[in-house]
Amino acid sequence: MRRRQFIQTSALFGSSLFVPNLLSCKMASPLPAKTVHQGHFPNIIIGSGYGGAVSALRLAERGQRVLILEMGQRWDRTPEHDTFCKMLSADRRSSWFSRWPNSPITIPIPLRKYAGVLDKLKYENMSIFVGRAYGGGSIVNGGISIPPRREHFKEIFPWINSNKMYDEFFPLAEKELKVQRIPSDFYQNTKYYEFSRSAEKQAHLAGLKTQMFSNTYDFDYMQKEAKNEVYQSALGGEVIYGNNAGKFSLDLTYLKKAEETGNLTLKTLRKVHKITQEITQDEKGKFILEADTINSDGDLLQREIYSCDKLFLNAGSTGTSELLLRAKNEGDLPLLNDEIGMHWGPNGNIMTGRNFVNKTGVSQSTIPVAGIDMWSDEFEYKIFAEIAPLPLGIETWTTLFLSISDNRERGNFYYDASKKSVNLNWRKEQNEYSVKAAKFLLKKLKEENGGTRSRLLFNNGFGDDFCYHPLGGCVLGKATDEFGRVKGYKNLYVQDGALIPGSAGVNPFVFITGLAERNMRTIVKEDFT
Ligand code: FAE
Repeated sequence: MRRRQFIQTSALFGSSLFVPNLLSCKMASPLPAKTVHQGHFPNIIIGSGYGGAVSALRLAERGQRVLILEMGQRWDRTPEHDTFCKMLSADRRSSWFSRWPNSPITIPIPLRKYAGVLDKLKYENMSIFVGRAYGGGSIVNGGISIPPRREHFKEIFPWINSNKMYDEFFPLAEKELKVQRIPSDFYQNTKYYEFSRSAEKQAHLAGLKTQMFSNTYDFDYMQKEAKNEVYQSALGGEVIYGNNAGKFSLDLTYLKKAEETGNLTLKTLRKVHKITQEITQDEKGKFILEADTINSDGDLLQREIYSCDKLFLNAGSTGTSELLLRAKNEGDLPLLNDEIGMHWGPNGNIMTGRNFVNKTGVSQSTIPVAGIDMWSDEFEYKIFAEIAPLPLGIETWTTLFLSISDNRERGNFYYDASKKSVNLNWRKEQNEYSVKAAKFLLKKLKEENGGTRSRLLFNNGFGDDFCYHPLGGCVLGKATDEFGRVKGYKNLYVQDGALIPGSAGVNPFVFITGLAERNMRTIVKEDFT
């Protein structure tokens, strides 16, 4: 196996400078793409979401030179506020090489394929939405910022000192992410949160608890939006395809700070598809990466070869799992263990809605700030239902919930040798708990409020075949050591959502960020002497 690896490595660095065009996002072109050697870097990070951003900042501020390879584009906001498109007038910037806007509630606008911000990965029984951009999911997400419940965290990682997590690393993550709470008087009085107050009212009548939560949206800015003093982003129908103002995404927080050190180099529109390791006597060989460089229309420009001493894989649960499974099964990193690809879950995601109880408002903020909390042993099913907006610009009398249930089912990614592709093993029945939990929530609300299930939305009212929160595939303490060092290889690290086994119990990015902060503290101290 080592000999085979050596031959592969030599081929990458050898004189054969032409390879076929195999870029997945475009049909194979008849012309071969040129292969260009980009040289050696001490540290390479693949992916610039939460795991990648924390890794970049903590390495760069330590004086380490870092290269980020990111497959999406960089989207610097313009003073004209026209970087991103709005939800209702989606254009090609909305979606990653798709003919239609990628959204759970699709507005059928035909698109020209383009390197837009939201991708939808279609596996057999589950579609996964992910951000494709410098800043990863932070560019498209709703900014909901909640640390995991302590009991849930302790159940998942009983061997981590939870006091340190809750006293130090989650607060640090929240500070760096600029997490904040909506002022109560604004929430209670503005027309833009009528949809949320209406759902809370229904919950309280049904004897259910609601919870306000924090967000990475700038609520001072939002209050100015409400007074029409500034450009309207959250109050102007922007989210999921990017916010032209107001939201503190990673490119404005962690990544900005990392760039300010002068130690960060960024290369976007680079999709890494192969990782190998050079053979040395001491098993400390360089990692060698092969990446496809495309333009924003998806044309393959060239294939690039990079090498590095230390490699940080932060391509998200799906991306990291895929890269590692490929490397293991194609003989490039054969010493990876059998935990790679395992313990995957959609965070119990389920979407549902209710109609005809209260008005929910013509003008809705796109930023959720409250939820119904039924995550307790007193209920037959544990579910946390984020009250989501439906900002269609008309009165819909519809309350939408993006819920997280305590679904304990786990799937796994696997390598299909016949197709040379990575697939997700997740059966439809594995969503049963989530659907039952959503039904339970709707029943409770209906008993005291009347109304109907939103049968026209999703599959008869339950969106159980897609998720926003993919988690797992390279779980901390199983596929990696207790700080994210991948077992089997020195100097190979994972710090993203792949580390968390299938469920965060709440929206996951504070969990991912806090955990990466904890792990990087040790890695920077111990592995960079
Ligand atoms: P992620 O942010 O996905 O970053 C991975 C990066 O790697 C991406 O930029 C990829 O383009 C890049 N990449 C992947 N493969 C490659 C490759 N082969 N080569 C180069 N680059 C690659 O990973 N969570 C919350 O906590 N609150 C919310 O309100 C919330 N709302 C959401 C709304 C939407 C529409 C979506 C899609 C997600 C939402 N999430 C939310 C989930 C959250 O964004 C997600 O858990 C994190 O972004 C995951 O962070 P990672 O670092 O794991």
